[in-house]
Amino acid sequence: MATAVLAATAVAAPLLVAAPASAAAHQGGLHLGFIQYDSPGRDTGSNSSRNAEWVNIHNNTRGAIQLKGYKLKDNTGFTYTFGSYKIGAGKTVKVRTGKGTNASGVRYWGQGSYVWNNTSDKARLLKPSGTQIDSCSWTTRDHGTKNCH
Ligand SMILES: [Ca+2]
Repeated sequence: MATAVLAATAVAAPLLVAAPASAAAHQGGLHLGFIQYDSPGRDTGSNSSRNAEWVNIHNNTRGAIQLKGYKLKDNTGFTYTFGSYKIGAGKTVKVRTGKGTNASGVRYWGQGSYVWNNTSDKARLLKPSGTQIDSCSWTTRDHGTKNCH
């Protein structure tokens, strides 16, 4: 990280007005990224609307990680448990709330309702052992999207 920050400072000093804060706050390891906790538009309850609610998980390590057994939890007990899925180094996987066909970079929770509360909630990322490796909370002040980096 230090190398990247120094390089950015040397190369793009004029662009750094907003960069230092995000660089400083950026987490290493496997962590929660952007969360779209409030689906854009009205909450119609449709599958497409539920799928417009999602959480990104980012692998900021130098190696691939097998996510089988890793868990994503909200504040009220909803739990998504990953099946076999290998996230590459530097890659992101998006977990959408509704039903769909899993593909590279996207997993479907398969819920028939919304998971992430629009007013306030907290996402947690846990290892198969139950050890929490990241958490991120929000309120209405975040306007629908939270950057948990
Ligand atoms: Ca929501």
